Amino acid sequence: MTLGRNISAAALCLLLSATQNFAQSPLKPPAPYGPVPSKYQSDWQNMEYYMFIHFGPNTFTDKEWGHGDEDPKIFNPKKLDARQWARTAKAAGMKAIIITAKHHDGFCLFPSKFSTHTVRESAWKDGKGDVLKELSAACKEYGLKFGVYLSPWDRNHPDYGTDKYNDIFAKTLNEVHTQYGPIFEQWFDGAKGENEKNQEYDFPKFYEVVYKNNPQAIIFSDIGPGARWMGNESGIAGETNWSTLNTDGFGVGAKAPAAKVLNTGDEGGKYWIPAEVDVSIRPGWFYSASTDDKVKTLQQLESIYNTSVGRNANLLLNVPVDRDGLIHPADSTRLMELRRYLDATYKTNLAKGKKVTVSTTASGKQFAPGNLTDGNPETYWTTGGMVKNATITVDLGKAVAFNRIVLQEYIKLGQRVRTFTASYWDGKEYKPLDAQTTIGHKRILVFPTITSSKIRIVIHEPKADPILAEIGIYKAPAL
Ligand code: FUL
Ligand code: CA
Repeated sequence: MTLGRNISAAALCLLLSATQNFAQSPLKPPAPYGPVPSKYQSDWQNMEYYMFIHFGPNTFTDKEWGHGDEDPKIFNPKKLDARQWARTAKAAGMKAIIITAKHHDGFCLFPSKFSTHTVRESAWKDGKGDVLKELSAACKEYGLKFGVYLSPWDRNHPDYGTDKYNDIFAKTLNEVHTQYGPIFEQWFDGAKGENEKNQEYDFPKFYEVVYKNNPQAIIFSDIGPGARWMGNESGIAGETNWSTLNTDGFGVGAKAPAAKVLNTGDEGGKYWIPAEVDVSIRPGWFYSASTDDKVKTLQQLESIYNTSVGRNANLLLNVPVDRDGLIHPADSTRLMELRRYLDATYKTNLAKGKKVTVSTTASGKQFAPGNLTDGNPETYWTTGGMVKNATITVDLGKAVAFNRIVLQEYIKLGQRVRTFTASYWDGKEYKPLDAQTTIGHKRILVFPTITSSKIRIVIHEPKADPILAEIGIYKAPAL
């Protein structure tokens, strides 16, 4: 029958084109699990390491918390060179600079219309200078992002402690966000001394000002909403570190969740609020000549890198500018040492392109185990269903020496891994290497150098099908 033949020919055509489409079009990615990062939060997480700068009248008085009654004329950094700061950050491999536009003493590093305690009242450049202007321009020149710290607690402003203050703070914030953008991160400090004036802050109003002008900005505070404080100032994020946190009913400062909770996040928490580790390269946040010989050692900085970036957090390392208005050589030397050390460690991924076998995989090249060692954080392997003990084996082909394993989850689809073990092949059997909890954006396993041809990772009882983007194996030079 002609008609019948025609129909079956048409059906065949349809079938063929369907198969072709099937072969070409990507398979549906796994459904997200729990809260996931916004586009801006995932871009932010990829920045990993950037500079904090504490600078102001405290630099000239050797104080950490100025009282706000300091004579503004003391601020006179005669050789100030924001390009030197940016150049240093860039050479250190940092991606941005966040500066104290206004610390607790209320002094503004820009000529704010809403304060009489600013660079305009200082001796620097006869009151014509503007640190934020110079630094935002220098950051642009060096391809760095620019962020600002503004302390809501203000020991100088006469209206602090009255209803008027929230409006003044919002206007100050608006000046910064309209004049010096784009701003990638807004840092809100929750600190306040005891026996100080009371002030209820209107954070929703402050957030509105930030988002209106810089919708991409990550708002940092004890509880986010963009990124959270991780509970201490010593550079140590929780060994378990969830990027999820429950913040309903909590606030900034005294109303924040316990430091212990901020340190680890909440497993199964309602919101995606990843941790940022803020820590100073010196004992204090502000420069003091008395700490020139107390700059953290390379060993200390490497350890901080491992307990921040290596524990699913971003590292905001404070490098205080000195009285001349420059980064002191004691600090920049150490930053360069760290850069060289990290470059030497991470330049060769011994697992790159090596054969990976897994106990379970979702069907489709798109989810294949080879994606774990392709060096591309955007490709991943997944099991395609809940598996209690998913096993990944990386075969290096021959025995090589290494002392770091780096694991990355594909966090755009949520954080899923809650416990895993790592072991290495000793020629006869797999020997335990480490047993850990969360991975998130990045987990760095640090161990004494071993020589082995194979490593094995077992993911035990994840919260949902594990989705891993990368496994790297590295050899850090001896320190
Ligand atoms: C704290 C402040 O009190 C310190 O002075 C410093 O700015 C640090 C980053 O945050 O809460
Ligand atoms: Ca990959």
